[in-house]
Amino acid sequence: MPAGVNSPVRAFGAVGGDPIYLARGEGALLTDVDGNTYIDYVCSWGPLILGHCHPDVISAVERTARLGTSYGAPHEGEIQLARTIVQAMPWIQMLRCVNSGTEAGMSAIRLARAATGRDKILKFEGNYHGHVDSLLVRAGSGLATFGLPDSAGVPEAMTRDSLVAPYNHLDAVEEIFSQQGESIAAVIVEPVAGNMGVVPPRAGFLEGLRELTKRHGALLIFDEVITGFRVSPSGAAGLYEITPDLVCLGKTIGGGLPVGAYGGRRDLMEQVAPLGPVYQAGTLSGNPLALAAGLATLENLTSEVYQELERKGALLEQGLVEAFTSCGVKAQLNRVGSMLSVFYTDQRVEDNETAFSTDRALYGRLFHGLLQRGVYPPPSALETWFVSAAHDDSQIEQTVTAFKAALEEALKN
Ligand code: KE4
Repeated sequence: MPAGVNSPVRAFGAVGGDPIYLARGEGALLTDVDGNTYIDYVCSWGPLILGHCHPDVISAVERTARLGTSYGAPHEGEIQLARTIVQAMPWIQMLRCVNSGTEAGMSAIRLARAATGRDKILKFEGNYHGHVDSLLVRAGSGLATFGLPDSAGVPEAMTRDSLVAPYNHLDAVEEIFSQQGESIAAVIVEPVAGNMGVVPPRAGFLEGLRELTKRHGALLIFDEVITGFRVSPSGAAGLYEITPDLVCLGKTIGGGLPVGAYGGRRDLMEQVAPLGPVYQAGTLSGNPLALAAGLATLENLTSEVYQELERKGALLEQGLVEAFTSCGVKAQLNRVGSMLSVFYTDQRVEDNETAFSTDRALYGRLFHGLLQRGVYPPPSALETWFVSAAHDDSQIEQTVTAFKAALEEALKN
């Protein structure tokens, strides 16, 4: 396997050293193949909002597997998950399940192009929507981590219609729309950016995108693969009260198994095959086990759990801010609910440029200091720390203690 991993960011390339091979997860804890345990803040990059091996998720998967692992035909689990999603997000009037966030994003932009008859897609620098060719332009996540503005193997023809604007800069979007608004099929945005670290939308940014796209006949696609069911029971669209035309989902709706979904306005989704001319398919789309894990997860996301996620996110934020302040480190912590990032920069981090100014070398040293102290944060300064419902207060306090010690050590080296 290239670099011994099945996804680049896992290779520790941004922080140095060899990746750790894990043996099991339990609640907020991970155990590696050498028996070392860690408090987990990757949480599988977001899906494990309940923590590892939640009993309801495991029993749902076990129960479903005994009936069959895959049919390649409709089954009730698809109706149950779809119904749960559309009830939580009424702007999703119809949806299609796929197997990853990448498939959700690529399908949503194909649909947007078909529905509008236009070719151009506007994305934001530092936003990552999966590894589909046309969106691998100045993306976030692994591409930002490795500083690869574009991927090799993507022909120029595939990105000719991809426009890029700086995140949170509405003026830049207005400028692009004034010049070529009538040829833009859609704007796709992470309504809370998570792939350059956490960068919340500036006041008016999302509202501005909604107004601009409406005015120019373009669609607004919210990529809620991270934020869907994470930042609120109705995602970022509900939290910020914006109605997108299409939404991409993933991660949490699969509870740790491979699921993505895209959906939105019925008049758009009815153009998806076999109802309409937009082809999209998948052998394992709507897989019974994956949907059972997703449904069990969503059913556990009660209002009390969301209150706890907010409380625990705030507890961790308070501890980390006190820690880096007491170390005299100029840093900024951005948080929305149970997703947060610390940026090691003296600038306010509100866009890709300021996010990328974070001291990645310092983070690399801090990362290994945390591992040695039993904390497993994302192996990149430009990713999100996730708190799960399984993290308890003592684990958060342990994390803060480890963070302070690791930061003091990292500052010395
Ligand atoms: P997947 O194809 O990896 O399931 O989803 C792609 C995707 C789409 N949209 C957003 C907002 C995403 O964050 C992602 C994937 N996120 C990265 C981590 N930030 C996945 C980790 C990885 O690539 O290994």
